[in-house]
Amino acid sequence: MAFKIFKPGKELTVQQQITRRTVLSFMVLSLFAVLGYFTWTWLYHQPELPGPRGGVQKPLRQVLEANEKIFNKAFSGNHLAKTFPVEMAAKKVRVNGNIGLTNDNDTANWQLHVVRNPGDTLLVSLSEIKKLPKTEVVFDFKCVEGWSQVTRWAGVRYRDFAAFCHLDTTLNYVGFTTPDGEYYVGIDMPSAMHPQTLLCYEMNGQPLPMNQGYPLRMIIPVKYGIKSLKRIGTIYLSSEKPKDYWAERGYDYYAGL
Ligand SMILES: Nc1nc2c(c(=O)[nH]1)N[C@H]1C(S)=C(S)[C@@H](COP(=O)(O)O)O[C@H]1N2
Ligand SMILES: [Mo]
Repeated sequence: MAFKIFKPGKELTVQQQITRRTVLSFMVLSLFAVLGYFTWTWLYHQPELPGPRGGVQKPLRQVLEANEKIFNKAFSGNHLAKTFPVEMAAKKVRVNGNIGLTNDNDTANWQLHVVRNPGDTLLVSLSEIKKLPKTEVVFDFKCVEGWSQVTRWAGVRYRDFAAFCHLDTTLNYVGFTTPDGEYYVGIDMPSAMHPQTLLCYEMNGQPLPMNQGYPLRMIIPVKYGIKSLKRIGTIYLSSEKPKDYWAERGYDYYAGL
């Protein structure tokens, strides 16, 4: 059979039409295959970025950062994490991660260091924090390792604490570290100011257990558990991204839900 498939102006038989379509489809497919191959080799040979967020090719990081921008825009302070009735809260609360929970004995003399500006550090005691308006939240605590648990917490909202301490809420980030500096997280300001974000001193109506961050931890229901730092030693404000333990190890900086 003759394949006069590209001859214009002539009526094509059904067989010719099928052949023409098949050939065209294969040409398009090959074009994309070749394009895909070259894009991939190009990407693969891009230099890897250095630094804590490095080990990845620049174009890939740019895509990730573009996604971050989109999701940050989409984040609204009015979106609340789902809450549950108190009866649904677990009695046996799972303990996960103990980085930075050294020196349990030193917690007797604990005071929160609040760095308002370089050279202007406020020391706040637990009893002062407990005098501030108390907020409770019962929510589904989610860990990036794949478990979740409905748990009950209480403390002061970060936004109430910030008002009490006259903290700058116009900077982009808030940084938190454990007293020994071993664990640390950075939170974008809108998430810190979110109405469910707590500086938390109670679990199930009791003071926090040692391994759950006594005397004060973060509870941040709009993010994965990695961001809910246990045993806050220092809070500081920053226009740049504060260092973040799990972001340094490749997890998403914002770890939003
Ligand atoms: N100081 C400190 N805080 C931490 C961690 C840690 O290892 N050290 N682990 C994080 C992780 S991965 C999770 S899931 C939660 C677990 O909180 P829980 O132990 O109260 O369940 O704490 C977060 N805060
Ligand atoms: Mo976690």
